[in-house]
Amino acid sequence: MTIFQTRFAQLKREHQALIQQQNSPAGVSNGIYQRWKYPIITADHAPIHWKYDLDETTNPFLMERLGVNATFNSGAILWEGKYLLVVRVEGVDRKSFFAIAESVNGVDNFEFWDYPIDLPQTEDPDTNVYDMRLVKHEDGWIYGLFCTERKDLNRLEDTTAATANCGIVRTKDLKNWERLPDLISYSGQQRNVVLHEEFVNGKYALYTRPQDGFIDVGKGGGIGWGYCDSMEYPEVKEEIIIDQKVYHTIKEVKNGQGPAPIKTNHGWLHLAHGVRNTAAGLRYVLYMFMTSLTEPWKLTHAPGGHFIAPEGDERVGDVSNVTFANGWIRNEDDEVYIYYASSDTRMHVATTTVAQLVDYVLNTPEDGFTSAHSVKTRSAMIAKNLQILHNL
Ligand code: M1P
Repeated sequence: MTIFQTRFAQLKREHQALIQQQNSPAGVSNGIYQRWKYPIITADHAPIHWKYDLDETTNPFLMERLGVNATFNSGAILWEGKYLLVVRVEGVDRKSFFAIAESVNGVDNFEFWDYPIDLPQTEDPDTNVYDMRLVKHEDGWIYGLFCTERKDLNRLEDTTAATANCGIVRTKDLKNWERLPDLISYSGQQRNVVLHEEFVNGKYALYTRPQDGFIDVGKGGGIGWGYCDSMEYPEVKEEIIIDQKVYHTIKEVKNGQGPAPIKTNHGWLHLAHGVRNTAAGLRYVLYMFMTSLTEPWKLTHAPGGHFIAPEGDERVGDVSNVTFANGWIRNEDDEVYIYYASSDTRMHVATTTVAQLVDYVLNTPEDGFTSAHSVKTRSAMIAKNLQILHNL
């Protein structure tokens, strides 16, 4: 056997074993959701034919020619009975692109389609694209809203200066994608823009995240809300902040809408990320809130603290101490599959139900903003519990 043949057999064996690995629940759940033992998509899930030139004459050592660095921040949709993720795949060249991976049960055996998405460009090409939110809108299209990053042409001397905006594509079959113009808004930069699945007041409604800088939100920030008359000429003239960043909370530095909210009898369930600063750098956690069914821009319930925070191996990666989610799937049994990434490196799943999430959002105490308030809330529960325990 040649080096090429030996290595090809090894690579195929290892890749197959990874794709076919069964997942299982990780320990006892917290009653809110169940984490799963293995990450569901890692850089190693990328097909061999994406990374290696498989022609022995041009690649006798079977070297990796186009490495994949990470697979994270995925949009999600239930499609023809399968759980599909639009994964942010990052090559070793730091460029991200979108690729669809599918699974029959939503918790393991995710396999990428043969080709990444060939994202159409506008007249102003994207330098980097990431974090697509997929939404099946009531107008009949599936929209993908994502961040498009380009060099900040007003600061050419600074090679790190960039601008972030919301790029938009739509499709009917997840194979043919139509590029629409980038979102026009008047807040400097935009990231984490998400389309609401229904028309509101006869218009398209968007969750936004106005920011002054590329990384810092500056004077901007908070989860915004605005309307668009058309997705073919998308323009948000005005944004109101519906969920602010707040001092000494898990969203003190910034926050952003996750996937599009899920409609329930009690209101719209939202998943978002909140960021705070620490001596070790920024810490990204997930949190939830609920908005009114009839007025989705009005917050009705805001459980205090984080919902999912990086744990164990999740804490380490390219950008450590980060959990981020831009996709979840509610299936026909009202189960919810929360797809979250850890440390900008790999994808995980946590499973729950609409009933559990509604209970969590409705009955978790709000943040009281002081230590004394936190003790009061906890002590009230302890007192009630001690009564119960005494009566056992
Ligand atoms: O590195 C953490 C995250 O940082 C950005 O999110 P935000 O704009 O809210 O700070 C995004 O680049 C996101 O992709 C990344 O996971």
